[in-house]
Amino acid sequence: MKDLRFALFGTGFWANYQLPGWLESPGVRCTALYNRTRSKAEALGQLYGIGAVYDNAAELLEKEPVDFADICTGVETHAHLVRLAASKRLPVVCQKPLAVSLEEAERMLADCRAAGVALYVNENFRWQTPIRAFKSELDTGAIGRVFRARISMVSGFPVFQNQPFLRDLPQFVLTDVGSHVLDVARFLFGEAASIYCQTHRVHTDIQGEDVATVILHTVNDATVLVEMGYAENYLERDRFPETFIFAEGERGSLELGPDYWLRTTTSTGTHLRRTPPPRYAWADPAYDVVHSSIVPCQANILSALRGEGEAETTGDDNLRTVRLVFGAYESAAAGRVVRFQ
Ligand code: 89V
Repeated sequence: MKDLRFALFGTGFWANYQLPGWLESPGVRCTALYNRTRSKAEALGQLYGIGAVYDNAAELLEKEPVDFADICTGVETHAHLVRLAASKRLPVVCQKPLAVSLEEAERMLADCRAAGVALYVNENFRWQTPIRAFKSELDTGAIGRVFRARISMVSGFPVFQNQPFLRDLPQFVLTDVGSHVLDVARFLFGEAASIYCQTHRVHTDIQGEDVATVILHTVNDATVLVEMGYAENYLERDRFPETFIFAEGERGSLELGPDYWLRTTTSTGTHLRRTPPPRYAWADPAYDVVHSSIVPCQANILSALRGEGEAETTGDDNLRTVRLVFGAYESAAAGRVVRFQ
């Protein structure tokens, strides 16, 4: 099997995990780095022995023979970099959130399609060990058809310390956390027929909203409440970055609670098991369950890049999540339910 070579665009906080995440899979190598501040790319390059470092993305693509591009920059640069890679006929993997608007995401997909290149999204939350276990348990049918569920990622984690740029986003928590948890909602409970959302800004020193509550009505006739927030309100059960999930079905209930405990309750009683994520030396222990989920997400994309089946998190699939994110903003602004066709 020939190694796949890729260029990583963006060497900020997340690149420290995205890069070693790829290297957990056999047959893939990062051979070039781009960052608009060259010294940051050089620092990461030194750590991983990557000498080809650029502060000009077009020049990198001109000079470096790579098999795909991995884009890990700020959301405002995604469209430009995706198009640049597509113009070189390179498959692209892009970090979430895919785009600054639904229209921009649609144009990016159309441009990749026109260029004949595949677009994938590094949407890792659905690949978390406990969330995969939750899905497998749902799929056994033990709790029957789900009619109501709650997904919650609410914490007081000081997220701006590691990712200060998040303070300046005019649209924050729905794009940053909502992109993940609304994707998890689709993954577990199916597509949404409608959405309703309310938001708050609790921090006084940020541009966007830091608290959002979403109600989805799914095409399977389930009501899904999705809560997210970074209000730094010192919750007793603050276990960032764990996502808690509770689903009520016609024959039982399923709960993913703190410390990765999964509880299935049916007429026969409660079955309890722990579903902890694997631990990687390069992962930040404060982000364990999230960082470890980068590995299976990328492995799934790699299989698709090698022509061994379709990836889960394609651009087309992620567009449905992007539609939920911006549908939520539309709902919050208008104070009404937004229905999808
Ligand atoms: O995955 C992310 O985008 C991070 C997190 C949600 C963990 O804070 O920003």
